[in-house]
Amino acid sequence: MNALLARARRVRRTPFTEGVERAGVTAWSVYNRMLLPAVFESPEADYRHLKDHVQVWDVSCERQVELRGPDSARLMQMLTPRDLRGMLPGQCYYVPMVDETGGMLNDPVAVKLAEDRWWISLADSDLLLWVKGIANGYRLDVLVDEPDVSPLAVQGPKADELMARVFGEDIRNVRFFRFGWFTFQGRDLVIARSGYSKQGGFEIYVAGGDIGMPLWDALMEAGADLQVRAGCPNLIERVESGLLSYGNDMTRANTPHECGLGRFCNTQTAIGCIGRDALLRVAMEGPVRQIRPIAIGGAPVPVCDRLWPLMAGAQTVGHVSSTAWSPDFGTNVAIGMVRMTHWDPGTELTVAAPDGPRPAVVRDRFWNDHGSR
Ligand code: THG
Repeated sequence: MNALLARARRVRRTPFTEGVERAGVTAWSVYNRMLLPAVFESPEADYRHLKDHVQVWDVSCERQVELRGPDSARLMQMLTPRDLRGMLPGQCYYVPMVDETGGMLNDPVAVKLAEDRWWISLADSDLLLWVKGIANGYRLDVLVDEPDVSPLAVQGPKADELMARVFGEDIRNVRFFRFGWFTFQGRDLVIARSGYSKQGGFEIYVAGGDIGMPLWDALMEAGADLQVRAGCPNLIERVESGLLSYGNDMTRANTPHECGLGRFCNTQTAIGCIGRDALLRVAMEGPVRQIRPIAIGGAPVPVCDRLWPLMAGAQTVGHVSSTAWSPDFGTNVAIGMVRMTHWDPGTELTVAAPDGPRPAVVRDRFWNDHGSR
């Protein structure tokens, strides 16, 4: 099946859609009710180019929830079990967000602009509604809105060189998960060293859609000799890197601990977090299933658009949720959720792929462990 995506106003265009179309996008996804390019040349060709050169990604669909006002910090801490007390303006934190049962609602990047001004850079769920509900239900003194701010990611080994040409040499001094303010056509923009790959790079939070295409064109022009191209989050690189995708690898049915995001939780000290009591219980006992890297044998796997059961004999002991053939590692790579009894590295399982059973092995770590810091 490879039918067209019917276009309509409710599937929102971005400030960069014109550039993405001009660059020859061949597959779209929809994320936060907004267009997200998924493929340009082919997943394999896009992957090779990302790892060797530099790409400009329209990730506008990582919408911001903006909090403004005196209760902003209090509201932020209600949303996440990560302790935010030590977070300074200029920092970004990867923050699991949970409901009252400890179930994952989103796994955004929090951007602290000031004590009373934050952005929550969303994964694919309608978190704005939850945040507005909390703010109003608790009668907090805070404004909650979705501003006209669209992230444009510049990813790949030549990202520093390209960004220095457009924004100046100071961009090289921005540290991982920190941001600075840089000027483009008289507009001050937040630029962070971050992004949804492990190939290194930046995210430009483009405030004001009107400068979207001018900035897109400036990056393409400045990087012509660096072989800059339009790109997008790449499935193969993402799975090799163990970057989780909300809605695919985890849902509200999972706790952060099951997702391997326990290192981003400080449940003891995150006073005010709405899911704190529920998470204190799971943190005490430990999860009974958890995300694991899984290597799958055989020829390149088909696309994973449903859970594939992981079997130990006749017993289902988990599932895989994202899969890809890795050209660099010469194996199928996957993200799985595995029961405690079978999650040790080296455990041999069978995955029930749609085209038949295949051997699978639990690994101790994901494949890409370099690049972003
Ligand atoms: N950037 C921004 N917003 C986003 C994403 C992004 N929103 C949606 C989605 N991506 C959220 N999910 C993730 C998942 C992983 C990371 C960031 C956002 C990530 N993780 C690193 C890791 O796991 O190694 C580093 C985390 C850390 O050390 O703090 O970068 O990409 N703006």
